[in-house]
Amino acid sequence: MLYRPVGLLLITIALATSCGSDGPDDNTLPVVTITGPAPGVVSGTVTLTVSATDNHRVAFVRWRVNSGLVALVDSVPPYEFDWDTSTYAAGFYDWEALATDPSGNTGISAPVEYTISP
Ligand SMILES: [Ca+2]
Repeated sequence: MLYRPVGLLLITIALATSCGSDGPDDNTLPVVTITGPAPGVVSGTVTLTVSATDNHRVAFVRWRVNSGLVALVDSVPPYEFDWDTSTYAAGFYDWEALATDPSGNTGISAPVEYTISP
């Protein structure tokens, strides 16, 4: 499994929570969709791409696979994640992207399933 440094996570959360002036009245979740690659068999390093929008702005995007958080990307678009499939066993992997706005609302994408062949 690949984990990004914890420091990045803490820095990003600090940045997100320090933006209180963005308004506590924002209850609208970001809308997030995994845009690529297409579902199916993958190998090597795969770049997962995402479209994330919000009525105000997206603070950061996180990635998780099979319900386990694996990466938190900072606030700079395009929020891509390079997935090194060589470090994962053969099987099925459901990826989701989670986009969070400055008020802490989190939108979750529909899962996209990829297969790593034996
Ligand atoms: Ca929002």
